[in-house]
Amino acid sequence: MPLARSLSVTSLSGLEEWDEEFDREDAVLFEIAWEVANKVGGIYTVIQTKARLTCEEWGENYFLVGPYMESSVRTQVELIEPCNATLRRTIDKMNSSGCKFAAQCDEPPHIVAHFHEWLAGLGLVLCRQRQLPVATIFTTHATLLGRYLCAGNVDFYNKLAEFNVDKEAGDRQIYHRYCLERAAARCAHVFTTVSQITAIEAEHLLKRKPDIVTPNGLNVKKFSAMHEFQNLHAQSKARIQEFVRGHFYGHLDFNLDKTVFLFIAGRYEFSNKGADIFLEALARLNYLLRVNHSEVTIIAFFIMPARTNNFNVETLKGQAVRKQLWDTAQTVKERFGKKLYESLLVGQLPDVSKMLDKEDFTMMKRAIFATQRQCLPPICSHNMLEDSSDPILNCIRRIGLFNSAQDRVKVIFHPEFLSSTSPLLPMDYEEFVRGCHLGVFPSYYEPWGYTPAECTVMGIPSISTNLSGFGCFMEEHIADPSAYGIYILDRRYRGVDESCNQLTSFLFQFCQQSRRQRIIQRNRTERLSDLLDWRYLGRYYVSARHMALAKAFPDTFIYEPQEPTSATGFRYPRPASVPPSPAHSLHSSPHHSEAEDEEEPYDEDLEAEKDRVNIRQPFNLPNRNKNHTVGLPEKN
Ligand code: G6P
Ligand code: 1S3
Repeated sequence: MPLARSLSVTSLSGLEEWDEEFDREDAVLFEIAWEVANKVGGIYTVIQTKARLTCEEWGENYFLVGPYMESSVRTQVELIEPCNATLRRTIDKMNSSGCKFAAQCDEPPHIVAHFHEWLAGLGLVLCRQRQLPVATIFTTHATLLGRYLCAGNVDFYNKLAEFNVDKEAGDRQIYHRYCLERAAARCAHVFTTVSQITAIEAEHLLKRKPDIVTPNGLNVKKFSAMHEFQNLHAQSKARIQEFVRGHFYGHLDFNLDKTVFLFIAGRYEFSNKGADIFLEALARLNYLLRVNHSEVTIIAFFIMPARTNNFNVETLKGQAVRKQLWDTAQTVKERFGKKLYESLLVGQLPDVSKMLDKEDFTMMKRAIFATQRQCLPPICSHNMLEDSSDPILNCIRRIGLFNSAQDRVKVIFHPEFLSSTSPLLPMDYEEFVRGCHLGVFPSYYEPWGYTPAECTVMGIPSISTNLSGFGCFMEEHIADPSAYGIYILDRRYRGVDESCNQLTSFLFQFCQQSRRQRIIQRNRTERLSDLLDWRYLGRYYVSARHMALAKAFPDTFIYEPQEPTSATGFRYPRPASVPPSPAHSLHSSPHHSEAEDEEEPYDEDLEAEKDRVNIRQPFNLPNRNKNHTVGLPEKN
């Protein structure tokens, strides 16, 4: 399906003047969403990560409105008295008269109300119906009907223009919610969505073309030295390896140093998020690695919450066995050390044959005995409530990836979001991502896709698709995305089987990389993080607000958008440190020695500098250690 190009990062000229002239003392911004301080999915991340930047801009005049959830209020909200007099009067009034809203001052400020997703959309519709003097913005992060249609196995993108939307919504019993969404989109002064691909979807399904695309950003953590995030990778990987030692106890017949960790994470929508083709590609990869006698082992984690009744016994036992082995080793080590010390105290070299006694051996034998296991390492870490109908488990049953010794690809399904307090894998999501080698997100329906974006800012390569907002955005702004560890799967112009083959080949190529190549690639990936920083992407939100104020209060505000020119468009060039032919950048055989790679002289900072110089000069990319914005004058 041909898609129009989205606005480029540098196309929003004129914002500086607007910034200077706009009097925020005389304006108030509300953002309203079901996911304010209420983690359900990606909208929570949008609001939470953007809050800092929006606060810098609006200060005390910025308000987030969300549902009152007791548990979230306790953990995420600091209760304070409103310092804004207008707001205080309004709240008092609301409290005394049962939530009735009235602006109570002589010179009311200009109000911008930004509503996210259909759940908050009712507020927007009522604002408009009651003709309140409010500039309204509606952002959809996915259309309801689009999500349902895609999950239902239809040829969505090719049929977009043909759907009888009312009938489809009715058939899926979402008609009322759908109407609410469509009304909000229709009534808003400014309608926005998170990507160009969702803009086209909205045009067909909600019958309004978005006025502007507001891509999602992140808060990018700046490291003073390049190797810092690489060290974090090594530390987090060591923790994942510890978990794996326990999970595969009794079957640790593979080399953990040659084990590559892949993962998929997100809302459990089996085919929308591409878990279906990921599993199929893993089965094909397993075959390829086996016939090529590869020494590499793959462990693929599926982090997708499903209904469970807690961890299963076998998984917990694995970690207990590992802990017992560790404790035994520590005890023997201490006894050994004591004997050694005593021998040295009396001026004698120890008799090595007597350093371990019978008791030590008994202890060790007992610990080894505990590692005997009759079953294969579990696929799923939890007891699933719908085990027999679960799509991931059923697919695994069909393709036969059961974690057997012959399998080069092992699978672990963790049907719960990660937490640092878990007794099983005590890591939060960020730590886990940092410790993995590759995030795999082959989504079919993905308006934006925060998961690959999060990987990018942490310097972890990822696979996304040209049906995801993120994939399209990166394709547009990077000359050679895969050189930066951004693999974009073609799910738009290829059939499922062909896409699956392409995914298999991405994975196979990735497994063939040496450690050195992975390190270089991570450095490049991390260098893209500026592109995803709210400091740049926040400008689309500024523009949307500007546009809404001009539409709602035309006597006071004027919005004059300037057309983007090709000169202002920004693209990351191919990294200078990539040799022209892939044959030079990848080993021709998967059986090379990683030890050799480690020994090759490699100046990481020099390689990074080469790329940086190449990127900076022609395109004037900001120096990432300073806070300035693409295409805007530097702020000191
Ligand atoms: C980081 C660390 C290195 C480590 C490497 C492992 O770069 O700084 O000390 O060797 O990670 O990389 P790998 O891709 O094998 O996990
Ligand atoms: C939606 O959440 P989802 O995972 O249901 O909103 C996210 C934030 O805009 C977006 O990243 C994602 O693609 C959408 O699907």
